[in-house]
Amino acid sequence: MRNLKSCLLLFIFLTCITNYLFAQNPFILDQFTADPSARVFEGRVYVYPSHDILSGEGRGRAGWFCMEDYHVFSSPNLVDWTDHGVIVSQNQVNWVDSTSYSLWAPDCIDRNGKYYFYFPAGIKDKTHGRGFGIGVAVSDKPYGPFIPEAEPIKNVHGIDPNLFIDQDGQAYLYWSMGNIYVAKLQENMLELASEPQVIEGLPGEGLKEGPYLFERQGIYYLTYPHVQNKIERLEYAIGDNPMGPFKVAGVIMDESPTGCWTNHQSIINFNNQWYLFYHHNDLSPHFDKNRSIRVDSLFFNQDGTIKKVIPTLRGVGLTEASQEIQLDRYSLKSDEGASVAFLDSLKTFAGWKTVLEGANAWIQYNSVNWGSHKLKSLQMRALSKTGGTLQIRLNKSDGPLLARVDIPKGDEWSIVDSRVKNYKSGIHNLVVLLQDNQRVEIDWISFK
Ligand code: FUB
Repeated sequence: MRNLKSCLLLFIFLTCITNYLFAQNPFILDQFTADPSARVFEGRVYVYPSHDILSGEGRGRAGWFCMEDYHVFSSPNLVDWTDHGVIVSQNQVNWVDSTSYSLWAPDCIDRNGKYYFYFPAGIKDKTHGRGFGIGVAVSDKPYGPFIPEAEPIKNVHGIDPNLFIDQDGQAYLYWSMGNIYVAKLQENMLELASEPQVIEGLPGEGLKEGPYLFERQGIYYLTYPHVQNKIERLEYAIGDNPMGPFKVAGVIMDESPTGCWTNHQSIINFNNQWYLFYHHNDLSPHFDKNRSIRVDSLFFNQDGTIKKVIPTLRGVGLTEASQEIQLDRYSLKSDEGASVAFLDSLKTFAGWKTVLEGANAWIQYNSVNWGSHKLKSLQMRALSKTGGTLQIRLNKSDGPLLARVDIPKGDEWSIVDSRVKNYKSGIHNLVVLLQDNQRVEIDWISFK
């Protein structure tokens, strides 16, 4: 019995507490994630995303969003992420229609030492209304366990809940259903304290959803995905009251260049830097209802307007030189001869590889930390049907040469070792350049 209990505890530990050492985009690589609501609680960043899964027989609707539960992820540094496992599942909530697989974009907020997790879902008992309701689950900790309330919030019909507590202690609930709505919340965070009202001043045409409100230097920023053209882009409006009216102020992120129909944002300040969390269908390029969450830095202009964020693969944070550095999450690459592909296009969760083809093709990965330890050798997982020599350089494609690596001719991936001749401590950009007119594929590089 005791052994069984220990095995069970070990199983829960191994399945729930996993570190993913990726600072790059997307930053969760073992499952689909979307609609990231990021929050800073107790000095850590917590992200509450939707959890996309594939529909199947008896599971959701083919070709549509399919979600049956929520995980929460946290990180002390935006680089090392912990998956705390499932916090709410559709089968566990009384009022949710568990055939609807409709646990869409959630949010979470803390008040008086409790954590309130808000989530939309299809309502089971149509006497409560049709379509989507918004429910709350409450916990003493940001990672759960969360106990769902028995009923959805009264008088709220819609999706994409977002919470804001102003400096005077008044809490607001935002949500969407074609338009964006707001209502005050009572102190208990479970009931409305005012009638829902449509937010004024937002674009009249085109779908708006996914509200996320934050305050900076007395300005209230209401951010939202909006279909101005064909698909969603991230926009924002500003005002001097959390209930509006607002004035449209600009675009935070343009439409996806590859056509992912949705985007969904949250914005936090963590250790004096602003960050935009959003999503893209990186791990499912042919089906945009299976998405993955990303993070990039966000900056303000002097006048308080937001600088447009250009999405990156590199993401944020430092990568330790001793980690397996995924060059395919690059910062820059040569105009010709450098590309990225899935390692196995049928198993996208295995990640990507870098392909260098032709003399002087190169790829650059920024912000690698060599620290102060002498890392005298490197390892690279690579494959080359032609054989080829790579130059490892610092900072730029003609920067100091760190090492040369000869990749042997072969049909299989191999781990190749090489000596680092020109050690430099500190933080540098890493460049890998193909010396000859050959073709080399690289999975990762790591320094020892
Ligand atoms: O994830 C399902 C829906 O797609 C969200 O609720 C919307 O914001 C959009 O991202």
